[in-house]
Amino acid sequence: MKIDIVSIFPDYFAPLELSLIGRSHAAGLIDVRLHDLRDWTHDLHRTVDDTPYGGGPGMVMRPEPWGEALDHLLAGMDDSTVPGAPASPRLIVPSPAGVPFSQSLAAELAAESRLLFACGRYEGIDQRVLEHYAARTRVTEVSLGDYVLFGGEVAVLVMLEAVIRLVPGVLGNADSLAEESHADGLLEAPMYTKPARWRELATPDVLRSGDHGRIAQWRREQSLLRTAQRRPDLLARQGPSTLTKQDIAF
Ligand code: 6GU
Repeated sequence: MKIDIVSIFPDYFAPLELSLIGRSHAAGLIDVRLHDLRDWTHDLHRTVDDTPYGGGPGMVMRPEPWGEALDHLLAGMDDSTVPGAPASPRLIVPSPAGVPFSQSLAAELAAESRLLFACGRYEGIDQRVLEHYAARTRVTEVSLGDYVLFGGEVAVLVMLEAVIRLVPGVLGNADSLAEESHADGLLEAPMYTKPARWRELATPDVLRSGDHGRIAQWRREQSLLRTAQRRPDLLARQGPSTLTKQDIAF
């Protein structure tokens, strides 16, 4: 998967070299390229922002550097009419006004061959940039949640952590993906390891029973219980077909 990131703070992405992301990078599964938006400015001060039309606080990112940057990164990659040609990259724009990021969107992005992230700062990017590229490639504005960050950089780090671990071959154990929180729309059951007693606290006996059927049933119940207590919104979203008779009885 090829990933391009445009930002005025490419240094924010240094952590990508660490840990799993760094290793998948090294293994050739992921190719991340960072780009400084200011490289597409032409004035002495490398200006990327200006005051908003209509007034108000803050600054808005000017469309010209974004146009040059995105034209450059999309060049030659946009012909989905040619059989076998690479698909047009998916352009992701982090924004508090975007669609909510989720495990299912992460899975969707993990199946793309090219992702292009455009990190806005200040009060955002001139809306015409989004409009212009929406006619040329698949553009999605994505929000992490209902709060405001200074800019999209940290949001992109978060999204990449969620996406890259779903790319086939990145995680050693594919089973852990199937069982983790949110994979089935529920929160995961609590986990325990050795020692069996720690500071007077015991681990649940069932987990050391060796009875895989009972263990699976206990985990399912804990998962339902936790979800009902902490995230009733998730439980309400479960279709009737995903809850078993046993779940409902519980
Ligand atoms: Cl993706 N960007 C910014 N700037 N703020 C956010 C966000 C994204 N998600 C939540 N708040």
